[in-house]
Amino acid sequence: MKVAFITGVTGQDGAYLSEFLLKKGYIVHGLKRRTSLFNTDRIDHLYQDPHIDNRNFFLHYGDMTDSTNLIRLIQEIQPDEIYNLAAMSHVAVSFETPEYTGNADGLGTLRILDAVRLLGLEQKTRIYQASTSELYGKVQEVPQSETTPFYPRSPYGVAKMYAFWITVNYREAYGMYACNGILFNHESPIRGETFVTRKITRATSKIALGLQDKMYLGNLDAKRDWGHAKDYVRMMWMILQADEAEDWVIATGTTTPVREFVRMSFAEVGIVLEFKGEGIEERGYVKACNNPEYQLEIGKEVLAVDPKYFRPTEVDLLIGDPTKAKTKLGWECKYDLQALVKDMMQSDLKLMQKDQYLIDGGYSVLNYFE
Ligand code: NDP
Ligand code: GDR
Repeated sequence: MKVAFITGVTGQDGAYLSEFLLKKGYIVHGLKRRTSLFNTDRIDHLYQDPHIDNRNFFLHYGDMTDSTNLIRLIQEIQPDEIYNLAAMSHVAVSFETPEYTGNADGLGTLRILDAVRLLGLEQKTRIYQASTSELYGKVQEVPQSETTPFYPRSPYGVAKMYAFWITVNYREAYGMYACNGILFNHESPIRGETFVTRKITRATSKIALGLQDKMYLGNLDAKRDWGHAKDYVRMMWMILQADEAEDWVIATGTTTPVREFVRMSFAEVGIVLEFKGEGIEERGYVKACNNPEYQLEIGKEVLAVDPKYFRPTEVDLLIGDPTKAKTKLGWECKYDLQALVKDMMQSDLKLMQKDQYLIDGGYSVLNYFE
């Protein structure tokens, strides 16, 4: 049985990847931070009672900023594969916490690579580094491929650029099997609530159910190449099964503005939106409500722009060219954007209906602030 070590196991990708590897018969070890409240919602269904025999899923406390912890864990686990997914992954927040982001996302990657080297596991342990389309930043070329130059536009992007190159350097210097997956945005029903897609599908569901009046977003013109996280974690595994260690772009090859994602989310529940105004004056209004379950007034304002969500420097356009992954590894996306929006909206509507029962019963209050 192969043994995998996943940092960031409590995150969106960590949860899907754990599920995927366990189905493949792996023993999975995950790195989890100590938190004052449980934060294992995404992996609770995989949790196993520590008192039973034959477990195949283990959680360990640790942090990407703690070298001795990482060295000890890798020594104990002796992994065949490490998936380094842990990161302060929110681009806007990285402007607020640039030093910590550099430490966790940049130096954290070095700590993993160097632990493997120090422990003499260079020939045994394969390493996947969660690189990102944020490396491309300011548009140099479209679509973006493995050969497009990098120009990161945030402390997050810059930290990930260090992580990218230190991974390449350890591969070249020490012959390690270490790869970068340059993944474009990927989303799902378990996406963090403050990333734009999930913020939109949650807010759309609340608005449809009458639990919220309107949503506030930042830059509606930004264009992203959005795929489904389930398709992308499969690719992380495929990358580590290839004969040679290389770097790979994973993307759908289509791009969509944030505004269109909003329109598609409302359309999913039978609500037609129209947008009026420009820049910070832009607003979204209900043009038609074709679903009798929802009583939305025609002309109701459901979307406004709040400049507080603008970033000091923005990445305007991302569109990836996944030709290499498709031709050399045979990767295909099963979900297109429409299927992704549907999956997220169905899940969030259910969640919000549950909230509605709790609120109606006096057991809960809603938190509108995201
Ligand atoms: P999430 O934000 O959902 O998960 C991040 C994970 O990292 C969480 O488990 C988090 O723990 C953990 N983490 C954060 N800081 C530390 C730390 N200092 N020590 C240990 N663990 C830490 O991200 P995703 O699952 O979406 O992304 C996975 C990786 O892929 C990240 O590295 C991200 O930057 C990268 N990426 C993501 C893309 C996407 O579109 N999703 C695209 C390209 C790259 P906790 O739960 O305690 O917060
Ligand atoms: P991104 O994702 O920055 O691409 O990073 P995010 O969903 O945060 O933003 C996408 C685009 O939407 C615009 N936007 C808003 N974003 C947020 N979060 N909230 C808003 O209200 C809002 N309004 C407009 C943003 O300005 C941006 O242009 C994600 C993360 O998962 C990274 O870890 C990963 O590396 C990249 O994707 C690829």
